[in-house]
Amino acid sequence: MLVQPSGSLQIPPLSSPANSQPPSVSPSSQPLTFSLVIPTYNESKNIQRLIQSLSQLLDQTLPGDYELIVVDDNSPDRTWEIAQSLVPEYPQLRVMRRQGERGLSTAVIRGWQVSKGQILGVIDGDMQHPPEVLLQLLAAIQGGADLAVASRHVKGGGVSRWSITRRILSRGAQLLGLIICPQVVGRVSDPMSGYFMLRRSAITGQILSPVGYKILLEVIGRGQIEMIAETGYVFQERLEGASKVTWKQYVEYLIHLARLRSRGRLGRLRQKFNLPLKRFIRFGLVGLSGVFVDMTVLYLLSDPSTLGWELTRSKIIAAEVAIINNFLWNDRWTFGDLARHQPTFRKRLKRFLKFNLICLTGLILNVLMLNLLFNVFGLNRYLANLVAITAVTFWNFWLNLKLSWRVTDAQD
Ligand SMILES: Nc1nc2c(ncn2[C@@H]2O[C@H](COP(=O)(O)OP(=O)(O)O)[C@@H](O)[C@H]2O)c(=O)[nH]1
Ligand SMILES: [Mg+2]
Repeated sequence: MLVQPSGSLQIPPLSSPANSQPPSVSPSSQPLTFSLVIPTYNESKNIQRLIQSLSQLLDQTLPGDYELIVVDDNSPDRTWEIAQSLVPEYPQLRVMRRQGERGLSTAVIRGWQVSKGQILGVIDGDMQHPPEVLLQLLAAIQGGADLAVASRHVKGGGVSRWSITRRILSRGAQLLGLIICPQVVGRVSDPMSGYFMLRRSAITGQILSPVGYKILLEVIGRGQIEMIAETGYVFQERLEGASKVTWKQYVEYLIHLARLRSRGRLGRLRQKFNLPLKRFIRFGLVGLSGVFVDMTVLYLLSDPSTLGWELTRSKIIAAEVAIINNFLWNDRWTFGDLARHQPTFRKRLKRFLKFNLICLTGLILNVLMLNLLFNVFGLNRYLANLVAITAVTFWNFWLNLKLSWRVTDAQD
Protein backbone atom coordinates (compact mmCIF):
# COMPACT_ATOMS: atom_id res chain seq x y z
CA MET A 1 0.00 0.00 0.00
CA LEU A 2 1.28 3.46 -0.92
CA VAL A 3 2.16 5.88 1.85
CA GLN A 4 0.00 8.97 1.84
CA PRO A 5 2.00 12.16 1.23
CA SER A 6 1.39 15.19 3.41
CA GLY A 7 2.30 18.85 3.22
CA SER A 8 1.78 21.17 0.29
CA LEU A 9 0.05 19.98 -2.84
CA GLN A 10 2.98 20.17 -5.18
CA ILE A 11 4.03 17.68 -7.84
CA PRO A 12 7.77 17.00 -7.67
CA PRO A 13 9.79 16.68 -10.86
CA LEU A 14 10.81 13.15 -11.68
CA SER A 15 14.45 13.51 -10.75
CA SER A 16 13.68 14.98 -7.33
CA PRO A 17 14.38 12.76 -4.35
CA ALA A 18 11.10 13.98 -2.86
CA ASN A 19 9.37 11.76 -5.32
CA SER A 20 10.83 8.62 -3.90
CA GLN A 21 10.19 9.84 -0.38
CA PRO A 22 7.47 7.39 0.55
CA PRO A 23 9.38 4.23 1.38
CA SER A 24 6.89 1.82 -0.12
CA VAL A 25 6.54 3.60 -3.44
CA SER A 26 8.09 0.99 -5.64
CA PRO A 27 11.00 -1.36 -5.97
CA SER A 28 12.69 0.91 -8.52
CA SER A 29 12.47 4.65 -8.95
CA GLN A 30 12.78 4.44 -12.73
CA PRO A 31 10.50 6.98 -14.39
CA LEU A 32 7.58 5.63 -16.35
CA THR A 33 5.79 7.00 -19.36
CA PHE A 34 2.35 7.19 -17.84
CA SER A 35 0.69 7.38 -14.43
CA LEU A 36 -3.08 7.22 -14.21
CA VAL A 37 -4.77 8.17 -10.96
CA ILE A 38 -8.16 6.72 -10.11
CA PRO A 39 -9.82 8.59 -7.24
CA THR A 40 -12.39 6.44 -5.49
CA TYR A 41 -14.96 6.70 -2.77
CA ASN A 42 -17.27 3.73 -2.32
CA GLU A 43 -16.56 2.19 -5.71
CA SER A 44 -16.19 -1.41 -4.50
CA LYS A 45 -18.51 -2.69 -7.22
CA ASN A 46 -16.71 -0.90 -10.03
CA ILE A 47 -13.05 -1.03 -9.24
CA GLN A 48 -12.23 -4.52 -10.42
CA ARG A 49 -13.89 -4.12 -13.80
CA LEU A 50 -12.18 -0.79 -14.34
CA ILE A 51 -8.72 -2.03 -13.40
CA GLN A 52 -9.20 -5.00 -15.69
CA SER A 53 -10.12 -2.94 -18.76
CA LEU A 54 -7.49 -0.28 -18.13
CA SER A 55 -4.78 -2.90 -17.71
CA GLN A 56 -5.87 -4.70 -20.83
CA LEU A 57 -5.62 -1.51 -22.88
CA LEU A 58 -2.36 -0.27 -21.43
CA ASP A 59 -0.62 -3.65 -21.46
CA GLN A 60 -0.90 -3.49 -25.21
CA THR A 61 0.18 0.12 -25.66
CA LEU A 62 2.70 0.65 -22.87
CA PRO A 63 3.66 -2.79 -21.53
CA GLY A 64 5.35 -2.37 -18.14
CA ASP A 65 5.70 1.36 -18.69
CA TYR A 66 2.64 2.66 -16.87
CA GLU A 67 1.07 2.59 -13.44
CA LEU A 68 -2.49 2.75 -12.15
CA ILE A 69 -2.77 4.54 -8.83
CA VAL A 70 -6.01 4.11 -6.90
CA VAL A 71 -6.40 6.84 -4.29
CA ASP A 72 -9.23 5.86 -2.00
CA ASP A 73 -10.45 8.05 0.84
CA ASN A 74 -10.84 5.24 3.31
CA SER A 75 -14.19 4.22 1.83
CA PRO A 76 -16.63 2.57 4.23
CA ASP A 77 -17.24 -0.09 1.54
CA ARG A 78 -13.49 -0.88 1.68
CA THR A 79 -12.73 -0.08 -1.95
CA TRP A 80 -9.09 0.28 -0.92
CA GLU A 81 -8.99 -3.28 0.37
CA ILE A 82 -10.50 -4.70 -2.80
CA ALA A 83 -8.11 -2.66 -4.92
CA GLN A 84 -5.15 -3.85 -2.89
CA SER A 85 -6.25 -7.46 -3.33
CA LEU A 86 -5.95 -7.00 -7.10
CA VAL A 87 -2.28 -6.04 -6.97
CA PRO A 88 -0.87 -9.58 -7.39
CA GLU A 89 -2.90 -9.99 -10.56
CA TYR A 90 -2.12 -6.49 -11.89
CA PRO A 91 1.49 -5.63 -11.08
CA GLN A 92 1.19 -2.09 -12.48
CA LEU A 93 -1.45 -1.26 -9.86
CA ARG A 94 -0.68 0.74 -6.72
CA VAL A 95 -3.13 1.68 -4.01
CA MET A 96 -3.27 4.52 -1.51
CA ARG A 97 -5.69 4.50 1.37
CA ARG A 98 -6.02 8.09 2.43
CA GLN A 99 -7.00 8.94 5.97
CA GLY A 100 -7.41 12.32 7.61
CA GLU A 101 -7.77 14.11 4.29
CA ARG A 102 -10.71 13.97 1.90
CA GLY A 103 -11.89 15.32 -1.41
CA LEU A 104 -11.68 14.44 -5.06
CA SER A 105 -9.21 17.07 -6.23
CA THR A 106 -6.69 16.59 -3.48
CA ALA A 107 -6.93 12.81 -3.93
CA VAL A 108 -5.85 13.23 -7.54
CA ILE A 109 -2.93 15.46 -6.61
CA ARG A 110 -1.79 13.12 -3.83
CA GLY A 111 -1.78 10.34 -6.38
CA TRP A 112 0.26 12.36 -8.85
CA GLN A 113 2.69 13.26 -6.07
CA VAL A 114 3.73 9.67 -5.57
CA SER A 115 3.65 8.85 -9.27
CA LYS A 116 6.61 8.23 -11.54
CA GLY A 117 5.05 9.05 -14.89
CA GLN A 118 6.09 11.68 -17.38
CA ILE A 119 2.45 11.89 -18.36
CA LEU A 120 -0.10 12.24 -15.58
CA GLY A 121 -3.74 11.32 -15.98
CA VAL A 122 -6.99 10.96 -14.10
CA ILE A 123 -10.10 8.87 -14.70
CA ASP A 124 -13.21 8.32 -12.57
CA GLY A 125 -13.43 5.01 -10.76
CA ASP A 126 -17.04 4.33 -11.67
CA MET A 127 -16.83 3.30 -15.34
CA GLN A 128 -18.56 6.51 -16.45
CA HIS A 129 -15.45 7.42 -18.41
CA PRO A 130 -14.97 4.94 -21.27
CA PRO A 131 -11.46 3.48 -20.92
CA GLU A 132 -10.77 3.32 -24.69
CA VAL A 133 -10.60 7.11 -24.93
CA LEU A 134 -7.43 6.89 -22.89
CA LEU A 135 -5.45 5.85 -25.94
CA GLN A 136 -6.53 8.89 -27.91
CA LEU A 137 -5.63 11.17 -25.04
CA LEU A 138 -2.24 9.53 -24.70
CA ALA A 139 -1.61 9.90 -28.41
CA ALA A 140 -2.47 13.59 -28.22
CA ILE A 141 0.09 14.19 -25.49
CA GLN A 142 2.68 12.16 -27.33
CA GLY A 143 1.86 14.27 -30.37
CA GLY A 144 2.86 17.45 -28.54
CA ALA A 145 -0.14 18.60 -26.49
CA ASP A 146 0.51 19.72 -22.92
CA LEU A 147 -3.00 18.82 -21.87
CA ALA A 148 -5.48 16.39 -23.44
CA VAL A 149 -9.06 16.58 -22.24
CA ALA A 150 -11.86 14.10 -22.83
CA SER A 151 -14.79 16.32 -23.66
CA ARG A 152 -18.54 15.84 -23.81
CA HIS A 153 -18.87 18.93 -25.94
CA VAL A 154 -16.83 18.20 -29.07
CA LYS A 155 -17.48 15.86 -31.98
CA GLY A 156 -18.13 12.35 -30.72
CA GLY A 157 -18.95 13.61 -27.24
CA GLY A 158 -22.14 13.69 -25.22
CA VAL A 159 -24.02 12.48 -22.20
CA SER A 160 -26.05 9.33 -22.27
CA ARG A 161 -29.33 9.88 -20.48
CA TRP A 162 -29.23 13.16 -18.68
CA SER A 163 -32.43 14.91 -17.74
CA ILE A 164 -32.99 18.37 -19.12
CA THR A 165 -32.51 19.81 -15.60
CA ARG A 166 -29.12 18.22 -15.27
CA ARG A 167 -28.05 19.44 -18.69
CA ILE A 168 -29.15 22.97 -17.86
CA LEU A 169 -27.37 22.86 -14.50
CA SER A 170 -24.18 21.66 -16.14
CA ARG A 171 -24.28 24.26 -18.90
CA GLY A 172 -25.31 26.95 -16.43
CA ALA A 173 -22.30 26.18 -14.28
CA GLN A 174 -20.11 26.42 -17.36
CA LEU A 175 -21.62 29.76 -18.35
CA LEU A 176 -21.14 31.10 -14.85
CA GLY A 177 -17.55 29.92 -14.99
CA LEU A 178 -17.06 31.75 -18.26
CA ILE A 179 -18.28 34.94 -16.71
CA ILE A 180 -16.29 34.65 -13.48
CA CYS A 181 -13.09 33.19 -14.81
CA PRO A 182 -13.06 33.23 -18.63
CA GLN A 183 -9.32 32.88 -18.98
CA VAL A 184 -9.46 29.43 -17.39
CA VAL A 185 -12.91 28.14 -18.20
CA GLY A 186 -12.85 29.48 -21.76
CA ARG A 187 -9.83 27.48 -22.80
CA VAL A 188 -11.61 24.16 -23.14
CA SER A 189 -15.02 23.09 -24.33
CA ASP A 190 -15.66 20.93 -21.26
CA PRO A 191 -14.06 22.57 -18.22
CA MET A 192 -16.00 20.22 -15.93
CA SER A 193 -14.29 17.16 -17.33
CA GLY A 194 -12.71 14.84 -14.82
CA TYR A 195 -11.05 12.78 -17.51
CA PHE A 196 -7.82 14.20 -18.86
CA MET A 197 -4.06 13.92 -18.91
CA LEU A 198 -1.16 16.30 -18.98
CA ARG A 199 2.57 16.51 -19.33
CA ARG A 200 4.05 16.29 -15.85
CA SER A 201 6.47 19.13 -16.55
CA ALA A 202 3.53 21.47 -17.15
CA ILE A 203 2.64 21.35 -13.49
CA THR A 204 5.74 20.46 -11.50
CA GLY A 205 6.73 22.95 -8.84
CA GLN A 206 3.37 24.74 -8.82
CA ILE A 207 1.63 24.86 -5.48
CA LEU A 208 -1.88 23.69 -6.18
CA SER A 209 -4.85 24.69 -4.12
CA PRO A 210 -8.05 23.21 -5.50
CA VAL A 211 -11.40 23.30 -3.77
CA GLY A 212 -13.85 20.48 -4.37
CA TYR A 213 -14.31 18.55 -7.57
CA LYS A 214 -12.89 20.43 -10.49
CA ILE A 215 -9.25 19.54 -10.65
CA LEU A 216 -9.03 20.43 -14.34
CA LEU A 217 -9.69 24.10 -13.55
CA GLU A 218 -6.75 24.05 -11.21
CA VAL A 219 -4.46 22.48 -13.78
CA ILE A 220 -5.38 25.02 -16.46
CA GLY A 221 -5.31 27.91 -14.00
CA ARG A 222 -1.93 27.19 -12.49
CA GLY A 223 -0.08 24.96 -14.91
CA GLN A 224 2.00 25.99 -17.87
CA ILE A 225 -0.33 24.78 -20.53
CA GLU A 226 0.12 25.94 -24.06
CA MET A 227 -1.25 23.37 -26.42
CA ILE A 228 -4.52 21.70 -25.52
CA ALA A 229 -6.13 18.79 -27.34
CA GLU A 230 -9.67 17.54 -26.88
CA THR A 231 -11.25 14.18 -27.63
CA GLY A 232 -14.97 13.56 -27.63
CA TYR A 233 -16.43 10.97 -25.29
CA VAL A 234 -19.87 9.98 -24.11
CA PHE A 235 -20.34 10.21 -20.36
CA GLN A 236 -21.77 6.79 -19.47
CA GLU A 237 -24.55 6.09 -17.02
CA ARG A 238 -23.50 4.79 -13.66
CA LEU A 239 -24.28 1.08 -13.34
CA GLU A 240 -23.02 0.53 -9.81
CA GLY A 241 -22.69 2.73 -6.74
CA ALA A 242 -23.86 6.32 -6.45
CA SER A 243 -22.63 9.77 -7.38
CA LYS A 244 -21.12 11.82 -4.57
CA VAL A 245 -22.15 15.12 -6.09
CA THR A 246 -24.41 17.28 -3.91
CA TRP A 247 -25.21 20.99 -3.77
CA LYS A 248 -21.96 21.39 -1.84
CA GLN A 249 -19.93 20.79 -5.02
CA TYR A 250 -21.67 23.70 -6.73
CA VAL A 251 -20.70 26.05 -3.90
CA GLU A 252 -17.15 24.73 -3.94
CA TYR A 253 -17.01 25.26 -7.67
CA LEU A 254 -17.85 28.95 -7.24
CA ILE A 255 -15.25 29.37 -4.50
CA HIS A 256 -12.68 27.67 -6.68
CA LEU A 257 -13.43 29.98 -9.62
CA ALA A 258 -13.18 33.06 -7.45
CA ARG A 259 -9.86 31.87 -6.12
CA LEU A 260 -8.44 31.22 -9.56
CA ARG A 261 -9.70 34.54 -10.75
CA SER A 262 -7.94 36.62 -8.13
CA ARG A 263 -4.51 35.53 -9.32
CA GLY A 264 -2.39 37.78 -11.56
CA ARG A 265 -5.03 40.44 -11.51
CA LEU A 266 -2.80 43.24 -12.77
CA GLY A 267 -1.68 41.45 -15.89
CA ARG A 268 -5.21 40.63 -16.83
CA LEU A 269 -6.42 44.16 -16.26
CA ARG A 270 -3.75 45.36 -18.66
CA GLN A 271 -4.81 42.77 -21.18
CA LYS A 272 -8.40 43.76 -20.80
CA PHE A 273 -7.84 47.44 -21.35
CA ASN A 274 -5.12 47.25 -23.96
CA LEU A 275 -6.18 44.52 -26.24
CA PRO A 276 -9.85 44.86 -26.98
CA LEU A 277 -9.74 48.61 -27.62
CA LYS A 278 -9.38 48.08 -31.33
CA ARG A 279 -12.13 45.53 -31.24
CA PHE A 280 -14.34 47.80 -29.24
CA ILE A 281 -13.97 50.62 -31.78
CA ARG A 282 -14.81 48.25 -34.61
CA PHE A 283 -17.77 46.95 -32.66
CA GLY A 284 -18.97 50.53 -32.19
CA LEU A 285 -18.61 51.32 -35.89
CA VAL A 286 -20.49 48.19 -36.83
CA GLY A 287 -23.19 49.19 -34.35
CA LEU A 288 -23.43 52.56 -36.07
CA SER A 289 -23.81 50.91 -39.46
CA GLY A 290 -26.63 48.92 -37.89
CA VAL A 291 -28.45 52.13 -37.00
CA PHE A 292 -28.43 53.14 -40.69
CA VAL A 293 -29.63 49.72 -41.78
CA ASP A 294 -32.39 49.83 -39.19
CA MET A 295 -33.49 53.31 -40.31
CA THR A 296 -33.44 52.41 -43.99
CA VAL A 297 -35.46 49.21 -43.55
CA LEU A 298 -37.91 50.99 -41.28
CA TYR A 299 -38.36 53.64 -43.94
CA LEU A 300 -38.81 51.13 -46.73
CA LEU A 301 -41.39 49.10 -44.83
CA SER A 302 -43.39 51.60 -42.84
CA ASP A 303 -43.28 54.94 -44.62
CA PRO A 304 -46.61 55.87 -46.22
CA SER A 305 -44.72 56.72 -49.44
CA THR A 306 -43.25 53.19 -49.62
CA LEU A 307 -44.92 50.00 -48.32
CA GLY A 308 -46.77 51.66 -45.49
CA TRP A 309 -46.76 48.62 -43.18
CA GLU A 310 -47.69 48.79 -39.53
CA LEU A 311 -44.97 50.34 -37.34
CA THR A 312 -44.27 47.56 -34.80
CA ARG A 313 -44.03 44.84 -37.41
CA SER A 314 -41.75 47.01 -39.53
CA LYS A 315 -39.56 47.86 -36.57
CA ILE A 316 -39.10 44.21 -35.59
CA ILE A 317 -38.02 43.32 -39.11
CA ALA A 318 -35.78 46.40 -39.31
CA ALA A 319 -34.10 45.51 -36.01
CA GLU A 320 -33.52 41.90 -37.10
CA VAL A 321 -32.04 42.98 -40.43
CA ALA A 322 -29.74 45.34 -38.53
CA ILE A 323 -28.75 42.49 -36.19
CA ILE A 324 -27.90 40.31 -39.19
CA ASN A 325 -25.90 43.16 -40.72
CA ASN A 326 -24.01 43.69 -37.46
CA PHE A 327 -23.37 40.02 -37.00
CA LEU A 328 -21.90 39.60 -40.48
CA TRP A 329 -19.57 42.56 -40.06
CA ASN A 330 -18.55 41.56 -36.54
CA ASP A 331 -17.95 37.98 -37.57
CA ARG A 332 -15.84 39.07 -40.53
CA TRP A 333 -14.12 42.13 -39.14
CA THR A 334 -14.38 42.82 -35.38
CA PHE A 335 -13.86 39.23 -34.32
CA GLY A 336 -12.63 37.89 -37.66
CA ASP A 337 -9.43 36.48 -36.19
CA LEU A 338 -11.40 34.46 -33.63
CA ALA A 339 -14.13 33.36 -36.04
CA ARG A 340 -11.58 31.96 -38.47
CA HIS A 341 -10.82 29.14 -36.01
CA GLN A 342 -14.41 27.95 -36.14
CA PRO A 343 -15.53 28.39 -39.72
CA THR A 344 -18.19 25.67 -39.99
CA PHE A 345 -21.76 26.65 -40.71
CA ARG A 346 -23.00 25.18 -37.44
CA LYS A 347 -20.56 27.18 -35.36
CA ARG A 348 -21.42 30.34 -37.25
CA LEU A 349 -25.09 29.73 -36.71
CA LYS A 350 -24.44 29.18 -33.02
CA ARG A 351 -22.54 32.46 -32.82
CA PHE A 352 -25.34 34.18 -34.64
CA LEU A 353 -27.99 32.88 -32.26
CA LYS A 354 -25.96 33.93 -29.25
CA PHE A 355 -25.41 37.35 -30.79
CA ASN A 356 -29.14 37.69 -31.33
CA LEU A 357 -29.91 36.70 -27.76
CA ILE A 358 -27.36 39.10 -26.32
CA CYS A 359 -28.68 41.95 -28.48
CA LEU A 360 -32.15 41.17 -27.21
CA THR A 361 -31.07 41.32 -23.57
CA GLY A 362 -29.25 44.53 -24.45
CA LEU A 363 -32.45 46.00 -25.83
CA ILE A 364 -34.38 45.13 -22.68
CA LEU A 365 -31.63 46.66 -20.57
CA ASN A 366 -31.68 49.74 -22.77
CA VAL A 367 -35.39 50.29 -22.25
CA LEU A 368 -35.15 49.71 -18.49
CA MET A 369 -32.25 52.08 -18.11
CA LEU A 370 -33.86 54.78 -20.21
CA ASN A 371 -36.96 54.58 -18.05
CA LEU A 372 -34.98 54.68 -14.85
CA LEU A 373 -32.87 57.67 -15.87
CA PHE A 374 -35.78 59.59 -17.34
CA ASN A 375 -38.61 58.78 -14.93
CA VAL A 376 -36.78 58.31 -11.65
CA PHE A 377 -33.67 60.50 -11.99
CA GLY A 378 -35.34 63.13 -14.13
CA LEU A 379 -32.59 63.23 -16.77
CA ASN A 380 -33.25 64.79 -20.15
CA ARG A 381 -34.68 62.06 -22.34
CA TYR A 382 -32.01 62.26 -25.04
CA LEU A 383 -29.18 62.42 -22.56
CA ALA A 384 -30.73 59.47 -20.73
CA ASN A 385 -30.93 57.59 -24.01
CA LEU A 386 -27.29 58.35 -24.78
CA VAL A 387 -26.16 57.06 -21.38
CA ALA A 388 -28.28 53.93 -21.82
CA ILE A 389 -26.94 53.28 -25.31
CA THR A 390 -23.33 53.70 -24.15
CA ALA A 391 -23.81 51.33 -21.23
CA VAL A 392 -25.57 48.77 -23.38
CA THR A 393 -22.86 48.95 -26.04
CA PHE A 394 -20.32 47.98 -23.40
CA TRP A 395 -22.61 45.21 -22.20
CA ASN A 396 -23.16 43.88 -25.72
CA PHE A 397 -19.51 44.07 -26.60
CA TRP A 398 -18.29 42.35 -23.47
CA LEU A 399 -20.82 39.55 -23.51
CA ASN A 400 -20.32 38.91 -27.20
CA LEU A 401 -16.57 38.82 -26.79
CA LYS A 402 -16.88 36.36 -23.92
CA LEU A 403 -19.72 34.22 -25.22
CA SER A 404 -20.38 34.50 -28.95
CA TRP A 405 -16.84 34.70 -30.24
CA ARG A 406 -15.28 32.70 -27.49
CA VAL A 407 -13.05 30.27 -29.28
CA THR A 408 -11.41 27.48 -27.35
CA ASP A 409 -7.83 26.94 -28.33
CA ALA A 410 -8.35 23.24 -28.30
CA GLN A 411 -8.05 21.08 -31.36
CA ASP A 412 -10.32 18.14 -32.01
N1 LIG B 1 -10.71 9.76 -3.31
C1 LIG B 1 -11.90 10.34 -3.50
N2 LIG B 1 -12.62 10.06 -4.60
C2 LIG B 1 -13.82 10.66 -4.75
C3 LIG B 1 -14.35 11.56 -3.81
N3 LIG B 1 -15.56 11.98 -4.26
C4 LIG B 1 -15.78 11.35 -5.42
N4 LIG B 1 -14.74 10.54 -5.72
C5 LIG B 1 -14.56 9.70 -6.92
O1 LIG B 1 -14.50 10.56 -8.03
C6 LIG B 1 -15.15 9.99 -9.16
C7 LIG B 1 -16.27 10.87 -9.65
O2 LIG B 1 -17.24 11.01 -8.67
P1 LIG B 1 -18.81 10.88 -8.92
O3 LIG B 1 -19.45 11.03 -7.58
O4 LIG B 1 -19.09 9.67 -9.72
O5 LIG B 1 -19.08 12.20 -9.75
P2 LIG B 1 -20.07 12.34 -11.00
O6 LIG B 1 -19.64 11.32 -12.01
O7 LIG B 1 -19.86 13.74 -11.46
O8 LIG B 1 -21.43 12.09 -10.45
C8 LIG B 1 -15.61 8.62 -8.70
O9 LIG B 1 -14.62 7.68 -9.02
C9 LIG B 1 -15.72 8.79 -7.19
O10 LIG B 1 -15.57 7.57 -6.51
C10 LIG B 1 -13.57 11.86 -2.66
O11 LIG B 1 -13.94 12.64 -1.79
N5 LIG B 1 -12.36 11.22 -2.56
MG1 LIG C 1 -19.44 9.41 -11.65
